[in-house]
Amino acid sequence: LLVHCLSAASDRYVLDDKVGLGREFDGIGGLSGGGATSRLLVNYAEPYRSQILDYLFKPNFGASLHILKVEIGGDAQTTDGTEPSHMHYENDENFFRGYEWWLMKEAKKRNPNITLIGLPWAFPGWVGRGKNWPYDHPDITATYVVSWIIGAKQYHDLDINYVGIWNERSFNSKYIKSMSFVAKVLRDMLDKVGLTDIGIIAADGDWTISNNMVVDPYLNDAVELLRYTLDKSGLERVRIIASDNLWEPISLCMRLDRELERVIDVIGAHYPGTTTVLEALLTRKKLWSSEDYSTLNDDVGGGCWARILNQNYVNGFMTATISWNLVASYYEDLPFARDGLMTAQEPWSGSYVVESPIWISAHTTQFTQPGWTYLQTVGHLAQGGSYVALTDGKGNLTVVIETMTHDHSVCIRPPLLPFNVTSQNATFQLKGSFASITLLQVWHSRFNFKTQKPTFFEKLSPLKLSDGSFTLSLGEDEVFTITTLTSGQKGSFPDPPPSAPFPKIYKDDFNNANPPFTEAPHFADQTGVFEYYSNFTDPGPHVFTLRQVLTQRPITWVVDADQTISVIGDYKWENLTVSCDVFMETVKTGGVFIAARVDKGGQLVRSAKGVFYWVFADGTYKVTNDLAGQTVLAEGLSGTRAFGWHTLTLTVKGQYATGLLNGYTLWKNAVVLGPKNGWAAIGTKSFELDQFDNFAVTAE
Ligand code: 147
Ligand code: CA
Repeated sequence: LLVHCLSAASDRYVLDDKVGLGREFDGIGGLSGGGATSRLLVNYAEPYRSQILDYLFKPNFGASLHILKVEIGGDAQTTDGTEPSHMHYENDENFFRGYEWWLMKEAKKRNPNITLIGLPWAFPGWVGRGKNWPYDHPDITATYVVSWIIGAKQYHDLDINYVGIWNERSFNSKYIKSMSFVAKVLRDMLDKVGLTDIGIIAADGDWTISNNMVVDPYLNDAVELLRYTLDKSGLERVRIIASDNLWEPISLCMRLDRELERVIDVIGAHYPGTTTVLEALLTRKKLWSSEDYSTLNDDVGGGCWARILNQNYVNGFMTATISWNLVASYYEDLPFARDGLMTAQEPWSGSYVVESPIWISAHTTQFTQPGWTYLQTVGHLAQGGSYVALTDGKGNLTVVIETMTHDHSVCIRPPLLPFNVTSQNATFQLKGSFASITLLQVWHSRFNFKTQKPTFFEKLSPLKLSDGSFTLSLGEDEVFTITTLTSGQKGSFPDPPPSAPFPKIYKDDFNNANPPFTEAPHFADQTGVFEYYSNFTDPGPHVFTLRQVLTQRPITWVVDADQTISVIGDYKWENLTVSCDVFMETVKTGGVFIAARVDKGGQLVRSAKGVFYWVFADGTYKVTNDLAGQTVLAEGLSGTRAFGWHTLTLTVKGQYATGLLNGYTLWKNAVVLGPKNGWAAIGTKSFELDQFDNFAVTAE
């Protein structure tokens, strides 16, 4: 009897819009970049590529995201690779590089209302005028960032809703002052051309311009006006102070500086651990988790996502949460493997995996939209877990409930303090506009960590209400959506092809007169930028090549290598032959390499080891065990020169490596003690122009 009584006991919660409403909801999103996290996605064949995009963006289908944030490519390494800038050089503008434009368009095709955000992590070297720093000439930096917004509209008809200036890593006072300066400069520039609705977000490092309005015809004119104004604007006048910590001191600075407060509409924090601070709340600005998650997308990752999507609002009043990253489409052996809402890292096989964070997203995204409002009656459940409730103000109600336990919802950061969740009954009493609701749809996920047989995003029978209340029996590690909306759908496609390793025999002649992307399939640039190139005057066999195009070290976000390098293939490769035609464009000092067993990429690229076969324009060659070129395994004369094609062939087998030049052995049996395995690669001695053609790998 006692057991019966206990199990029948139910904690009560009121859902009422008449006691006042909470904050306006701004959306759930994903972040492509920061960096190169979507690199492999673009190389998927149809129909798989479209299927992946549907799981991410299609309304009422999968994650049905409200926000897409992208990196504004800055030519430098930004976690899992480099993304190309729209301005490699000062007098250069090209809005067709990389894949973020394409991704934004694909997102927009599926959800015309999606909110777009751009944010740079790095900048081309010229922006720093020789310094590894973008704010000695903030006018240049501001114009550079604004030109990206203009290009988005002009060339892709994309209205960027929010654009940032620099993804912040560590604050220092000089940095903050210049960031604030640029924020103010941007504010003035935008005001001048009538874009007063565009606000600026300061996000734990992100200073972002925002425009929540969809302004098609308006922006069309404004873009030209903005361009005109930017070109003639002097930008050297604003001074501010800001923060060096998550929410602080930026929030305090805004409180103390009306001008700073005026230019900032949203305070964004990264990895806020669901909480905020008093000063941030006192600004009465929107609070966002503008980068969050970064957790392996297994079911614990799904649990992390479920917990923070609710609790970022419940604990921290954050009205948007953005996942780093959108989709894990980078080689798995790069840093932060599989930290996306789903995994699509095998374009060569077509295999992809719809992971639990997709369906956890759906619990919120499919049943509320930006512009809905949180109720004030949200909070924690008595026996652990949380609930949020939102309304469209027209009688619709969506309640999302999560009961994630501590160990099944740990995110990468910050550390998660202990808490308890046990099964419980919860009775929700509907009041105010919701008192007369008689039918509610139910969507359910159960992680089932014990049986390892989770069920995600299942539609259960609707709840029939007689007295304006309903009771749920909540187990541990469950997510419920209870909603008046009848529109949800668990989208599906036939299973994609099975997973398969990168093909052991792979060739690319780069003979593509009209490539859909500037990057050749599967090459993942880790320092430098490698693009398709046409030698239209070349009468010979090398009209279409791949070219490293950076001539200057970028303003870096991490410590890029001093050499450029693009990796490709299977990290497990041990014994293989790599060959490639190479063409140096710098007399005397030029140099290029091909490599095997390259063991590091991402922010670790500088310390990459492997077997690197270099030839130089001074007529010499080298074999080194590292990208930096410090451990020399062999060296000598090669007769190689700039402005002529040479064919390099590198064979690595067990502990020995051999190199051919133009088909003849140049060196042999260099002893390779490590690494045992890694990617194949091509690259250059410095930030210099060099071309590559007829790349080929044969792996055992
Ligand atoms: C973020 C970056 O912004 C992303 O590009 C990506 O590198 C991501 C990977 O987890 O990390 O930067 C942060 C790195 C560390 C912290 C916060 C943000 N941190 O330790 O709090
Ligand atoms: Ca070619």
